[in-house]
Amino acid sequence: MAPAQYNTVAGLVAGLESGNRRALARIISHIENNSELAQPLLAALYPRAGQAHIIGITGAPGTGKSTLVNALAGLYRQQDISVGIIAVDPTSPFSGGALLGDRVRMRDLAGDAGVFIRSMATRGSLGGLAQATADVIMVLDAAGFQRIIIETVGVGQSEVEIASTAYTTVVVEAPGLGDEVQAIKAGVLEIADIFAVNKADREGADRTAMALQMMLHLGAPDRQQTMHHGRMLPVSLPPDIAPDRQWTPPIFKTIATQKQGIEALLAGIEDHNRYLAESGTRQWRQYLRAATELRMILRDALLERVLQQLGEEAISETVQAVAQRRLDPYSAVRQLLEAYHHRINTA
Ligand SMILES: Nc1nc2c(ncn2[C@@H]2O[C@H](COP(=O)(O)OP(=O)(O)O)[C@@H](O)[C@H]2O)c(=O)[nH]1
Ligand SMILES: [Mg+2]
Repeated sequence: MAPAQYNTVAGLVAGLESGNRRALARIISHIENNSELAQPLLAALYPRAGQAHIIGITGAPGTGKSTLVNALAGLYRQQDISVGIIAVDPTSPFSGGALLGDRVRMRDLAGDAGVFIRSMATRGSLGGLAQATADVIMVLDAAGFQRIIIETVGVGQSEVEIASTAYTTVVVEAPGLGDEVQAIKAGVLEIADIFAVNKADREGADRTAMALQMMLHLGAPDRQQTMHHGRMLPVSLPPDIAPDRQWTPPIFKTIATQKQGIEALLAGIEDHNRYLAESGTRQWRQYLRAATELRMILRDALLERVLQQLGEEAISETVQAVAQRRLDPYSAVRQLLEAYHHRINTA
């Protein structure tokens, strides 16, 4: 039984501040279940967050991300730095650390009060998962974890979302995934702050590292430009925030299973952390995160309103019309919005 004070926002926040695990777990449950305490909790915690360095680890399945995160977390703990770990798997309908990497992690890091591990899996849409992940990151940040590591499987869009959430994005490659240059997916250069070529004990690691090096020399597309493109809210930056564009992603070879190369990788992450602070890029990314998050929440809230006003039947009729090609999707949306405006104006 949880203590009675953990039934209120104030009680939970006080519990979190005193470092109570059960309070932390309860807060995360409220948020994941979107209970009526979820939004008041997020509102209370938001001003307390903002101190953690958020590190994204992404790459194809099997490249060794979980093993690498485990090794990194162990090293941070040796330096007495607290670590929150969030494993996001949009492909798995299960959560709770059933994956091999997570079991290894549980064994190595279990019982350490300076580590908190959470697995999150798809419930509903990818957007929902991205938002839930952002919320849990914020809670761990408010709880005082100094580094928060997010492991995600690289599946297209979610990589970009994590890149706009993390301050430092580490892209993990491994040899033997086929042709080196082919295996290095398009778009990866835009999001990587750091590359880890893991499984360096395997044949081909040097070639993978060289292929990356070559692609970097050809010049990565400007990340700042890329992130501003299209699906972003307008951001007007204060004049004193001018991101420096001079960072060239370093490439580290690692053998995660033997904990080799981890010190250098961690040092690279911390170098990037310092670079972000000193160049003003960290603040710039904070603006980007705010814009991304607001956009996500606003889109969901507006959609919710439209659905409520028009009702399921009207929507499903429209879906049918589009599916049967009696109506194109753009005209359908225009009609739905017109109907929505008509409803609220006559209500
Ligand atoms: N040979 C070798 N195997 C590794 C290395 N790192 C991880 N592995 C193995 O690769 C497999 C996948 O690792 P995992 O961390 O679960 O990969 P993830 O899917 O990217 O999270 C496991 O069997 C690991 O033991 C490495 O550096 N060298
Ligand atoms: Mg994994």
